[in-house]
Amino acid sequence: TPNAPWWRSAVLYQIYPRSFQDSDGDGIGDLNGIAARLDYLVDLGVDAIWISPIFPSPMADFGYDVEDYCGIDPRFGTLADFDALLAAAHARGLKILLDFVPNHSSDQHPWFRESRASRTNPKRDWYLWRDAAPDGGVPNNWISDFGGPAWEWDEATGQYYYHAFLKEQPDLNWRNPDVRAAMLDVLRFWFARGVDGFRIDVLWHMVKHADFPDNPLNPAWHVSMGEMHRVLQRHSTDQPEVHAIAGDMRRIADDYSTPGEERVLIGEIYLPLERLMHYYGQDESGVHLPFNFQLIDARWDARTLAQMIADYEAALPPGGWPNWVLGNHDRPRSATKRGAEQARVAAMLLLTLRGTPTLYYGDELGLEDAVIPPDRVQDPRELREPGLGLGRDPVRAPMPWDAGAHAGFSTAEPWLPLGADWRTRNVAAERDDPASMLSLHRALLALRRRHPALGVGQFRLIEAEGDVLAYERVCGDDRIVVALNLGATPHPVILPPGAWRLLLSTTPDPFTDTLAPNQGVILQPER
Ligand code: TEU
Repeated sequence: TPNAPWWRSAVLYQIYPRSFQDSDGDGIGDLNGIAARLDYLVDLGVDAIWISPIFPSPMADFGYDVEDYCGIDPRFGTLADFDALLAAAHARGLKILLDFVPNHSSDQHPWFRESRASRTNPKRDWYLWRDAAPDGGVPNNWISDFGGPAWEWDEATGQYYYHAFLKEQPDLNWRNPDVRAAMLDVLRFWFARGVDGFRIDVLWHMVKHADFPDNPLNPAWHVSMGEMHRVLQRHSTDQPEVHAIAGDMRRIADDYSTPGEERVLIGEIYLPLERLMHYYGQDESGVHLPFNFQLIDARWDARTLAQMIADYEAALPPGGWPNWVLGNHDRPRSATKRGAEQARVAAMLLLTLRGTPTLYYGDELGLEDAVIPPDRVQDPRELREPGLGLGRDPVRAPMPWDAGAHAGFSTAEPWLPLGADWRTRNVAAERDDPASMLSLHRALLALRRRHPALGVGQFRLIEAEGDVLAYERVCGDDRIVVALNLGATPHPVILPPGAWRLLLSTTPDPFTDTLAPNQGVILQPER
């Protein structure tokens, strides 16, 4: 498919901007820091970066509480810095995606300040205001994702407002056409500046049931799951009207697209498969890539993974392109969840499946979740419901670049502590070590680039038994076989007929017809 848009064969790389590279010595990463590391990303071999929110924000949720959708937070830099970053990225053939947070703004956004000023303010209806229940309590039983009721009482105007996340993140009313128009203009603003696309935060949350009925209780709830899971989100998320909004966004992205410079929309959606697929939209009218997070939680055995892949492929709508994710700034890191050896196998899986993969910064080094001492905790989710393991700081630790002061991340004490092993696990140390996780990633990405079978080829399962998952990727006469040992004991694998040549292995072991413990291999036909 020579005319396929760039993002189909691309590898995306997520940057958490506070934690990637500090350039001005305040212990917080910034845009000039990212600019200084672009050559690293080119050398790694990714095609596009998605930067978590960089807009002016009180940082109650570290940028997912936006105060001005068309500016840059001074901690990250200026609009001029952003333009320079975009130009520098484009000059290297790297695309840049921003993080659009349309479901809610900061409570410090001028729109919300106006909205809460009085019941008759023209912006009152831009947010979701409701009267108290007859007993004076909250309007319904909806719960915030960070725990506690999703309603905050406003003394001055005598009503509650709805917030799916922190009370500092009031939900916008997307049923109001003025909200819609203003927010869609935000997309135009950034597209006109040259941004290549957006990751859309909590897309499935954007519209709520118009009547705000109580949500059903979650029959499977246990206190260890956190308060947020006590009720199901039946009426507070995934309403049919959200698809018209995604469609509006898609039309704008299409308007700004030209061949080779297609603008891409990725939706953040945590929903069961069948619901997720609706976000591709009728006849490809929705987002290009509704994030597929299944690999993060999957049970790590071959049959489960094979079934998951088959179900996902089968559920894709016509024209729908798959995508895969192993980690992000909200979820445990792959190396912690799967262990160091299996994280290498998981990386090989992520980067050889059919579809667009998204890498999370630092996973290419094999970073594990950092240990955050109680007095350094930053994440509001951890601060609200401590001890449940819901805190996200451990996956947001600074990128370790070298063994120098503060790992080369900053000249000052970083906003979050570095992972414990940063003196040995860092970019400088791994770059020259052919056995490192970084070298594995560079090799995987180079293979993906070289082999259309890996970039855009068909997927065919070969074997899924116990710990062995093997599959073939084919594009024309380009053929690749991937065989993964998901466990720590040796396993024979039955390859398709013919002679096969080893292109890459996750371990130093040779390969003939038996996979060594934790060995994943990529093979091509001998010619
Ligand atoms: O996350 C949305 C979200 O729902 C996640 O918190 C999700 O519930 C959880 O990770 C699943 O285990 C997005 C952003 O990624 C997150 O950082 C923000 O805090 C949140 O939206 C609010 O904007």
